[in-house]
Amino acid sequence: MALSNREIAELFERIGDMLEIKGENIHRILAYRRAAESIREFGRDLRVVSKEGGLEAIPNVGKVIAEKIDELLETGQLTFYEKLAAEVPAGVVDILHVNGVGPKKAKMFWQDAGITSLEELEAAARAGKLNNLPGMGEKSVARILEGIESLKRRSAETRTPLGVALPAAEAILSVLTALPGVGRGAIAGSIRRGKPTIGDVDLLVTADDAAPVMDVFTSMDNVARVLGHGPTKSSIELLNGLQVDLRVLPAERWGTALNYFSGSKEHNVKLRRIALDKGLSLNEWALTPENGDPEILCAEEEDLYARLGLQYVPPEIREDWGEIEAAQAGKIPALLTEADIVADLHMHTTWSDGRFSIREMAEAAYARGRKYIVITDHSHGATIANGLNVERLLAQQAEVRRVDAEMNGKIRVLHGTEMEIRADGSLDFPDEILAQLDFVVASLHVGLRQPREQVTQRVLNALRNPHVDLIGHPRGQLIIEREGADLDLDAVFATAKETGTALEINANPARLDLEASYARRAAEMGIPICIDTDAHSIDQMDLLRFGILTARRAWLSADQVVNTWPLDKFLDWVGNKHV
Ligand code: DGT
Ligand code: CA
Ligand code: CA
Ligand code: ZN
Repeated sequence: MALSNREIAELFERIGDMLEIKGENIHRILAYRRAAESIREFGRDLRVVSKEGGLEAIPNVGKVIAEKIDELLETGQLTFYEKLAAEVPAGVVDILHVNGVGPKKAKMFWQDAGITSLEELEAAARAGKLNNLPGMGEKSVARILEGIESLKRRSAETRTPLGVALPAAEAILSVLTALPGVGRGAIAGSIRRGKPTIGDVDLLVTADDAAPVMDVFTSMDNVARVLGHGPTKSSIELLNGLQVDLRVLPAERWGTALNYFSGSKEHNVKLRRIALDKGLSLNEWALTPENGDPEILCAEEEDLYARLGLQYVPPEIREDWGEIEAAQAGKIPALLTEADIVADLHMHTTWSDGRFSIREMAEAAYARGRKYIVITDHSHGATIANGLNVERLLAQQAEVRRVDAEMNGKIRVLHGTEMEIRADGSLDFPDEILAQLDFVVASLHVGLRQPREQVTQRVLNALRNPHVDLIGHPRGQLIIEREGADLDLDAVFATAKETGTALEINANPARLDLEASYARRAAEMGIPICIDTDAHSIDQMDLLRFGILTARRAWLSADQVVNTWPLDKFLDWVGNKHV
């Protein structure tokens, strides 16, 4: 079978890793990595594009890479890769993916200690055989063991970030709902529930005749292979590796089907039990009375919950985390919606690593209906992000004040910082400087793998500073790529509560930090939650929706979220910390 875009991208990614281990020229390494990234995001089948002779029109694909793609598609093999694979053992490339192991170390383990697999690395670390290698101490060995554990957990299943799956699902759904004969359409499954990672995409549409819908679905340009093609259900694998299930059903069964395929499985199990208690059997098609009476159809999910004597449960909280019991008691809260949001309290400009000016960000936020924003560029400890020193911070303040005046009350533009919590626990700006800012975000970007005690102390120290208003992306997790710091969240929440400091739900789908379960606990303790885009560009302001989904999963209502407060209330709160 010919290779899919994703498989080709993965191969180029691997070539980049192998070249890096060999110590090749960085430009050559990057050429393969960039090509891999472009191919992964490219929406058309390389097999088709190759036949058309159009490979070189793909971004980051030049003559050399195009020839390799052609060879791969024609022969299923790549001589260049085979040669590299003969030099660099496959297991050494795997070792490169352990947190804390770079190409130099991977090469050293291989050439100085003969380690060519993750298993050998783990065994050597446990037997104390790594300690004697140059630059390796007890601490770095412990870090490697943690890295191996984390890698094992992460590679146990392949899941796709919500930020990738949701737009892909929407694009397909809009194709399907535009077809003649198609009525309603929805994204169901874990995407509808707003889970940070997605196993596969579940789509539902209504149509009287399913066949033409299935035909379009299975023959879209971005289909790598068809996994199933039936009268009510079809499944495909996209070129980027994502699996998509589509079900087509009659409109009068919409409510039960949407509910069933939205899950979670645990929520559904409980619903079925409640139905049974009422003498009804529930499946995706209908509620069927056990006494032989005709089936009861639910065209809307609301009908189904009402039939079961339950308050309607929004999809984001259907996880069997107490929502059934709450619905029975009529105690499902009114969850926050995007319309409640009036502010964005964390964003970057060209002063640090953002791509747009203060004025441009202000205009873009105004266009999105925000009433106030805070400009929070990085502080100087974030050297790679071109962080601001005191002098530049104060110069920036003058510009923020000017833009605020220029916006003439349409939107208020406030001045803050995203200040580094340094590895030693100290903060990047002295109190007298922080006192001049409207709002202070403090974040961990370095030393995330420090021992629990140490990394927790750093956050507690930041929380206790009278000027720090918010801890940005508290755990420092990256969805799929990196687990959060080993924080003692009980201590963090207790201190946030005591000091009146807010905690963030960072809306960027690469972070979604705090995650819902933590955010829920924090909010229940009375800790204010901020939902911020952390936008580094204008289009990233639209990532807010992912933060909203996460907040809804956390059962948050509008009053618990700082970004819904009118400016006066916000300024009162900021001014009153620690009184
Ligand atoms: P995922 O894809 O792993 O991120 O998670 P889901 O929740 O999208 O799970 P998926 O795609 O396997 O199934 C979609 C929904 O269909 C699921 O949330 C509930 C329903 N469902 C699937 N299989 C079963 C099952 O065996 N029993 C029950 N009760 N529901 C199921
Ligand atoms: Ca799914
Ligand atoms: Ca599925
Ligand atoms: Zn930031």
